[in-house]
Amino acid sequence: MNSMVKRLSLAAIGALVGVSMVSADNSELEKVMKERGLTQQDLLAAAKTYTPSGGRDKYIVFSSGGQSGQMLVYGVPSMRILKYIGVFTPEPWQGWGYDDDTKKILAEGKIRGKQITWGDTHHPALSETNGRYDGKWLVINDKANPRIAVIDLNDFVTKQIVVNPLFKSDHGGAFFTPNSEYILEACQYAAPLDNNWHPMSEYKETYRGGVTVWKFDPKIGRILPDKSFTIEFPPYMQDLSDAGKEASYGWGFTNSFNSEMYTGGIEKGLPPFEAGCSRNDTDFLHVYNWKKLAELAKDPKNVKVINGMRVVPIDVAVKNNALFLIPEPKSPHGVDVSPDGKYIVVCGKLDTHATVYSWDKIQKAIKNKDFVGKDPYGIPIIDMKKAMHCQAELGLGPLHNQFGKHWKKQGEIYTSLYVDSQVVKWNYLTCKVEDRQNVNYNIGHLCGMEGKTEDPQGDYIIALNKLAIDRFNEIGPLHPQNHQLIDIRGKKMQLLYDMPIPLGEPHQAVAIRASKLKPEVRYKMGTNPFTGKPHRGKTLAGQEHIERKGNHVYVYGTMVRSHINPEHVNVNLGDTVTFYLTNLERAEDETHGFTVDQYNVHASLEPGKTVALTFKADREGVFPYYCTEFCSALHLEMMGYLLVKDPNKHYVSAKKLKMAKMSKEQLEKEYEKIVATNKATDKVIQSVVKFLKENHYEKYPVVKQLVEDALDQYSKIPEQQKKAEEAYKKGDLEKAILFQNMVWQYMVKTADVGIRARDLLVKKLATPMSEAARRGHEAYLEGGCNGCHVIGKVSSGPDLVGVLQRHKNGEKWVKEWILHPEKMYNNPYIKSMTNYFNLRMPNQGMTEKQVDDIIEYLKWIDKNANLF
Ligand code: CUK
Ligand code: CUA
Repeated sequence: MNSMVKRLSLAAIGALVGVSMVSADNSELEKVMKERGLTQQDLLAAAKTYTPSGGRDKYIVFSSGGQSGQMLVYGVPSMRILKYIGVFTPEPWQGWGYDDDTKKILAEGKIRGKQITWGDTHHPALSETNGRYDGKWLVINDKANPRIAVIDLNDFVTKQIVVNPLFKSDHGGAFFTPNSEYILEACQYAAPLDNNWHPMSEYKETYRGGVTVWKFDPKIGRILPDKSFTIEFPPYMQDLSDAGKEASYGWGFTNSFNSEMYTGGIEKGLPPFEAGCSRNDTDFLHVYNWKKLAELAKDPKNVKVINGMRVVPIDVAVKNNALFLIPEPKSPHGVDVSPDGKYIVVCGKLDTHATVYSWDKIQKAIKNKDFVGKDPYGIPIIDMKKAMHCQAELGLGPLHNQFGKHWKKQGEIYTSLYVDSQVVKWNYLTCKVEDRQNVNYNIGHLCGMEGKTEDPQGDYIIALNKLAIDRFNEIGPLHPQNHQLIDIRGKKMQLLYDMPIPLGEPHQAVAIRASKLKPEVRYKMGTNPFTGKPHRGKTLAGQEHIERKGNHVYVYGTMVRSHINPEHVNVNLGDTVTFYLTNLERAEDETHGFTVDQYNVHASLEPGKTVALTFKADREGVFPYYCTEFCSALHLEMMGYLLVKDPNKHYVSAKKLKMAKMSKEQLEKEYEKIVATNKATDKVIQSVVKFLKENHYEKYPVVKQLVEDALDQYSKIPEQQKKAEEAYKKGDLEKAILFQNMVWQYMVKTADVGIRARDLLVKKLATPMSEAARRGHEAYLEGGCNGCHVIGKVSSGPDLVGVLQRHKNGEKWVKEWILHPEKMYNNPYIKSMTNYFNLRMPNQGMTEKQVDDIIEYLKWIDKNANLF
């Protein structure tokens, strides 16, 4: 345990976690600590990560979802998971892969015509401007099926998938260059670049690695395959990559782990890959000038086109001084360029060292031709000793690096040790180790806060551990992954939090300051998020209709709390059906979902979005469709029917059931009742509106937005009212009642949002509550006082505004009254009140302290009496 923390007094810890040091609370804190076996250091960690309801995180992490083929998003330091993003794999909640437009994106990931519905995601990367995260785009690779996906951070939705036409697997991607000009994607397992059969015996001749340099347009956030190219590499099994920056801008670095070019064959009695690939003491770091190669690739003379992609052959790259190799210790894994681009740090899985190369020295060696020779493919090999800055002895199995805030002067860097299960803090300028933190267990990547950019933020490191073993409750043989949050703000690292991740194996994660993300909360009405333009199926209120073209039925529908329009869709067996649906909501977070039972379609409709769902009505019958998000009190009613009829079948109609009908008088009565209810409800609405207007709601954007939504709902009433009255005039009372009910529905929705707006406005306008008043308010609610008392209004009990002024020695009087009401039942004033309300104040068994707090709350009410 950290000795500094050990010495902290309990009072100091209490103050730290915000518990006031009155003895009662202190003993409660002690009790909780004892019951849960918590140390003082645990409390400190809790205080550093606990985020009260409504609190926000400083950083947002985008983590690879590993074999789930998705991504996940969580906050730091709270470690609360905020979202899964469907990427290479269908994700039903978001409708990802279950509606037409998302199916189309997934289909972009088809390889040689085959749809692949999973992915092995490894390396997410955030787009950069001047080497710093700009919060606009996110990309990630799929190792198993070499593909890159682009996610739009305006709505956190995948917008593009591109397939690498040459590689059969990839790993060293995705890495942005400092201005997001390109994305580097290096091959992993060498294979023929064409799609033909080549025997293993011709490995050296016909198998190749490489790095694809994908052109990226940061304005539109799309990869441009036609402007992309690949640099051919020897079949060395390329691994991780990084783009140079500042001093080394324009260059790329990719390492490899099979310079032996071993081809395995365990089944033939040969040593397995693992032995053959680790025979040499060194492998090769590939150093290449992507900037120069991009220029060269523009000339058809310099490239050969394979599977539609331009490939710069090794000899062309070498001839133009754009490709070199540097030996690096045995079976390297991570390669990371320092924030100023002056150093390149390489870690080897089978070497206890991290090797720091100096970019200055590499350039000098290139200039002076300090080569120790050439590899079999003619690539010059730079003398390792001449390129090296220093080596740090770190421990067993160093894998990946992240830079800390004090990188410049103190060379602050963190490295994961897979075998030792540690994070090591060291100095890459001096190669001295400074601190170690055990993690649980077998860490792969580690994630610093913007820790690979030109502007590392420090604060935290997250250890992405492969094994959890004993860290969590047992849930069967498959354990969750374990992400551990480590505080690096002090001299010593402190482990703060374990987060189990029940999803794939997240290899790498990237963290960005939350303040840099500015996503939308709604789409422009009728938008197709994948084009950013109005959807071909965009339908506004009143435009709903069904259209038949041959045997294709198009439903132009809308969704809004709490109905789907249309509610009946009749088609013939064998028809193709397309549902176009637009969510007409403008309110934040009013998402609807849509499915047709048994047809394997689903869509998520965030406010303003239009979706399309196409399927063949290949089964006869009646299929309910409904909204799949609990969007309002009448969500269950948000439904309709698809009726699929076989046109070649003869149907016998059922006998009509005889049911009792309501008399005209009964209907009249019901009609009057609902009209009266509507009037009363409208009164409530008007009083809320008056309050909002008088208190200038428009000055508070969040309140204003709610009011706009409420008025939107309210504006639908006249039309329904008119329909009700017309039906009434025609004597169709049934219909008139239903339309009056619809009026009531809109009123309820208006009131619902309106009251939320009012409460928010009150909070904004009121003087802040003292801690005691806040406790008093809680005691008031927990005691059920609000069952009879409504602040600002006489209801089942008297209004409590001004109650402290109503009696002499008001505070004392009220306190006595709450503590012992029965003692005052015979008091004439109380008697008259009891008679009036026909209710007696019960003894709620409150403590004196609670009552004192309630009195503080009542004082706060009086101070803000104008708001009630
Ligand atoms: S990799 Cu998995 S621990 Cu794919 Cu970056 Cu190193
Ligand atoms: Cu819309 Cu439930």
